[in-house]
Amino acid sequence: MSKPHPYRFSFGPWNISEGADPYGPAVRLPKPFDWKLAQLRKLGFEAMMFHDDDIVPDIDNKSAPQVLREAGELRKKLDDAGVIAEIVAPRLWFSPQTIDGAYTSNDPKARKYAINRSLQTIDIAGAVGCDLIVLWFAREGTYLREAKDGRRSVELLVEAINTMLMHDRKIRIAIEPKPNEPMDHAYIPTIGHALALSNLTCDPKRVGGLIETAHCILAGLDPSDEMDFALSAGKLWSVHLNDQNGLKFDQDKPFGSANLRSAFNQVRVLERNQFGSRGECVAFDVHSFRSTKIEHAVDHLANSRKTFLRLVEKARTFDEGKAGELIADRNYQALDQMVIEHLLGS
Ligand code: XLS
Ligand code: MG
Repeated sequence: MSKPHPYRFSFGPWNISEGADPYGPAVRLPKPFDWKLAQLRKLGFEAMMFHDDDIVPDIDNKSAPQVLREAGELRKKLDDAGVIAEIVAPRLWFSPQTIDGAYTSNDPKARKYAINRSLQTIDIAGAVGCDLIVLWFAREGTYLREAKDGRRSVELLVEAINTMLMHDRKIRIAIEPKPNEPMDHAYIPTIGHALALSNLTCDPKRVGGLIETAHCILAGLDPSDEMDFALSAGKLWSVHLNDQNGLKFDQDKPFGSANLRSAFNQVRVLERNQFGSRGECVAFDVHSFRSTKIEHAVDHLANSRKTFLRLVEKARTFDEGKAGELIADRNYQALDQMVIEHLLGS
C-alpha cells in the first residue's frame, strides 16, 4: 500500500475544451459548468481554477451588483460540492479594448479598463472565498520591439499591481510568466523576471509566482530549476503542470507526455520542498488533443493526475543514498543510468 499523498489537485473549466484552434472550429460540443464540476469531483480533484468570466460569463455587460450576485451563486455550487476556488485570473486578452495589451497598452483608456476589470476580479475572488489572484500577462509585450517602451511598460505593470494590492490587503498575486504567444516577445518571460517585478511593488511579500511547465520549455529553460528558483524565495504559490514538445505553439500536453524524465524532476522538486503543505494546489493546465472524442473529454486530466501520483512514488522510492554516493564520486554516468533504470522499473 502506498502512503496517502498530501497533494490537492486543481483544473479550470477551460481545460475541458472543444478543440478549436487557429486553423479550425470546435470539434466537440461544449459541456455545461455543472457537468465539469461533477467530473472534477469524480476524478479526485479538490479545487477549481477560474478566470473572472468563467465565474461570470459576459462579464463586461453586467452591473457590479449582478456580477457579485452571480459569483455568490457559483460559490454555493462549489461549497455544495466540497470544492475550493484555487485561483481567479482576469481574462484580459479577449476584450476589444485590450487588442494592444492591457496594463501596458499604449491607449490610456485600455489601461484604465484593464485595471478596473482586475479590481473587479479581486472582488469576485473575495465572493468565491479565494485570496490568490493569477496574472498571466498575455498581451503585455510587442509584435515589433519599436511599438512600446520597455522600461515604461515595466513601470505600468508595477503601477497596476500596486493598485490591486491596495484594493484588498488580503489578496496575494501570483504572476504566471510566459515568454511568447500570443506576443512575439512578452515582458515577463520567466520566473526571474516575475520575482524581480515583485520586488518593485509596494508589497513584495504578497507578489509571487505560478510556474507552468510548457512556458518554461518555451523559454528554453528547465521547469524544475525554475520551480526551485521560486521555492528558494518562498514564492511558488501554484504550478500548472503540463508538457510541451520543444519550441512551437503552446501545446498544453498531458503531464509527462513529451518528457517523462523532466516530469519526474518536477515532481521530485515539489516533493523535496513539501509543496502543498502550505495550502498550495497542483493544477494541470492541460488540453485534450483535438482528435479526442467527446466520451474521452476528461481523460487528459485523469491521466495527468495519475502520472503525477505515479511519479510521486518514483520520487519517494528513488535511492537518495546511492545517488549521493555517485555524486560524491562524480560518477554522473552511473547516476544518469540509475535515473533511467528507476523510471523504467524492474
Ligand atoms: C496560457 C495560460 C493560461 C493561464 C490562466 O498560456 O497558461 O491558461 O494559466 O490565465
Ligand atoms: Mg497556465
